[in-house]
Amino acid sequence: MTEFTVLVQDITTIKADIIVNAANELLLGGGGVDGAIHRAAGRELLAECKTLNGCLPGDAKVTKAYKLPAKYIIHTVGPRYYMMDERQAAEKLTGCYQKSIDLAVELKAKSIVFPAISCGVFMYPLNEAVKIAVTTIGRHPQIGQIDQVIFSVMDEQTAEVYRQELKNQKFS
Ligand code: AR6
Repeated sequence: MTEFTVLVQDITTIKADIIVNAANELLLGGGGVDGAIHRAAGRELLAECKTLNGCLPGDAKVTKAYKLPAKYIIHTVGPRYYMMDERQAAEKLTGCYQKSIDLAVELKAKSIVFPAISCGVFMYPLNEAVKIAVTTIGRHPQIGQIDQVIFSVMDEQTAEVYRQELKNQKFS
């Protein structure tokens, strides 16, 4: 059984096989969680990211984790909620979680940490995004191969939204 956990903790300090980054198409760092991950991982991460030729919204790419206490980073690009219709945005966000779990399974990871992809400057409404995150991860056909899924958030209020959704969907 996969265990779902919510932690009010900076994602860069969490020890897990995989840390997921909420990046943009260029994969060259930025603000928010992306900036925090690049700062904590060190310059070598940027050098590897430069070889990846970017990433499309809804897709994901893998790098090493360098100075982070993780084995790999999965960089995924969430939708800019304010730039597309709701259905398109939901499809892209679903793709982020789907592809991240696909890659985690390929990498034989046992634990993975997600931030609230698109819920910062990309402005996805939190409640909707959390529903998509929990549904997509929880119903992934290979989720049973991963022992622990962690949601890393910055405040207690956001954590409560995840906890409630996990309860609603009977994952906790
Ligand atoms: N640990 C965990 N969560 C965090 C951290 C952290 N250290 N820092 C921020 N968050 P955002 P997006 C939360 O804006 O909306 C970047 O510039 C934050 O509170 O980081 O997908 C990229 O380069 C929010 O809930 O990502 C892209 O251009 C969530 O992480 C763009 O932002 C996501 O907020 C991506 O925008």
